[in-house]
Amino acid sequence: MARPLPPRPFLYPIVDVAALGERAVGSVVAALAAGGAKVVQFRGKGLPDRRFLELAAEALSAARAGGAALVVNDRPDVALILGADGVHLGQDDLDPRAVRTLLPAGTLLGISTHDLEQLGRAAGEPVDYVAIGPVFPTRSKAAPDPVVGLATVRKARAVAEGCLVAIGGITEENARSVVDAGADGVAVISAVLGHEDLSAAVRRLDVAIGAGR
Ligand code: TZP
Ligand code: MG
Repeated sequence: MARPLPPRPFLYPIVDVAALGERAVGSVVAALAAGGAKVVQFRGKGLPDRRFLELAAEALSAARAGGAALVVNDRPDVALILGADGVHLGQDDLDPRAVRTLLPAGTLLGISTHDLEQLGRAAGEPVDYVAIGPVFPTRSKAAPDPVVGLATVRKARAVAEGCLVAIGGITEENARSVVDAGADGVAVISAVLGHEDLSAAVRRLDVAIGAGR
């Protein structure tokens, strides 16, 4: 049975293969889970399919061992093959309504949006969360959409009845402002993977957002 999303506010670390350096994906996911991450996304842009599957499988077994949910970015097929806990789709990926028909009941489905029009549309789809961003400037995404800022997160909160995830340039310093603007989930790449001690980075971000209180 797939794992549900954690209660708000929650940290949502993204394990981007491009940001791993010399670190193995399984050890990274294990360290994030050990730090308290309850949901982790696997992101592997540009990998050959077989390599994507192999690394996503490593991420999933580490997540399982650590008690975290594993969401696969871009690839519903890989999530299905592995029995992962969720799928994350972008605006140019498969339609969430179509993907939902494939997924076992209880599988998490999330979608990225980059403005309020996309967010309004996504909020009407059969998804478990809608992400908005980049909230702040980011260096972790190739050709990012324009920065939306905290004001858009506030407006998004008013539009999205379900779970709202904020992403893009979120750090220990600004994470609280994103939750105060109404985000339920805080998705980060560099704020965790940019540190050597991944578990400590997760714990600091959890404190910053007020998770578990
Ligand atoms: N989508 C919007 S911004 C972003 C993605 C995948 C990158 C987030 O990375 P960081 O390092 O937390 O800014
Ligand atoms: Mg995508």
